[in-house]
Amino acid sequence: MSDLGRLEDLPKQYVQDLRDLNLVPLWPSLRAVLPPKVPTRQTQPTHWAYSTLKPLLLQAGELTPIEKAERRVLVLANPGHGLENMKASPAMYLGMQLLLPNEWAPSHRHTPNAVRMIVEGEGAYTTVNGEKCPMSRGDLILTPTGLWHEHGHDGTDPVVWLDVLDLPLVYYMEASYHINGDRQTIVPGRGDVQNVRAGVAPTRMFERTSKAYPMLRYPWADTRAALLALAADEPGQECVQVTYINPETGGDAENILGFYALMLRPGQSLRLPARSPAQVFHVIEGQVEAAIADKTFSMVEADTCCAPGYEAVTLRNLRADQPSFVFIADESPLHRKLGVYENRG
Ligand code: GTQ
Repeated sequence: MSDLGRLEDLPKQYVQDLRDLNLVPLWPSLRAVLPPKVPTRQTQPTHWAYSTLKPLLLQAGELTPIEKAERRVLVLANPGHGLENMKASPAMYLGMQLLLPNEWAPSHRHTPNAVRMIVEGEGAYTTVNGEKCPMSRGDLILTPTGLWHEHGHDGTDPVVWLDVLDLPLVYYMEASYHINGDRQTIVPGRGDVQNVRAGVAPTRMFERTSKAYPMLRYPWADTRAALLALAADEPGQECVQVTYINPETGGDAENILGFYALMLRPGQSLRLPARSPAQVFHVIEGQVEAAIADKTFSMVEADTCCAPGYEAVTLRNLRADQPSFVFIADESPLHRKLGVYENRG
């Protein structure tokens, strides 16, 4: 393969003539945008320890009243993308949000899709299009594109959750904006109560419209029980993992990012194949070592890390006598929809 011509090889005046007409020669940049065999990835394996982050988040609670923040969040930014770009990966944004007792994060809706994984504290809730979703540790709450959401807190201790948004992608598409709204009126009907799995879903015969997102809250108690049941029923199965789905369609819970809960058996080491989408790992329970490219992170409860696409990841349960549980977010739905999804084994 011959080396391609460089920009410096061209007469300066020629390059300037092109520029004046908003033209650029391809060949000096061709290898950069189409590198051989493996994409260039800015996403660096990065670990955010909750123990180091939490005091700074609580400090934000003292420094900035909720009225001055709207959402009191420390963003988990990947240095490979430039911290100011607030990306964990090309399509994923991560934030740790703090809500103190009696605080109120007012209602808004926006084009990016969001989910929240509750890290710590009881008594807070998110209202999504009128449905009040209580927040308990390990619960997953969806706020899909366009749905109104606000956060309140009737408890006595700080509540912290992990926000996962497809904001970087939607922003890149020049499609990111928000609208502020009035405080929502709570309406009856809870998706997590109506959609009790067991292989059945509510029949929609008489309703004019069924909600696009029938399930907004995925209680951890149920997800954990599903994983334990799966592990017990399939003792030989290596990857004990469930996907958070839309119970009405059976498809992914949201359109762009995918969400999963993984159980590692006591002492288990699990190699996840090299696939094209970037991934985020968050320890719900236990202790997990994550080996990603040339980095190895030792993670405890509430820690979070990310991995670039096209890298195998090995997760090891550091507890020999108990399972560990990991929440995973990835860019698979996006890659599949775009037709660029790959599993390289
Ligand atoms: O809770 O609505 O981390 O709108 C970033 C943007 C959280 C939220 C974030 C948001 C929210």
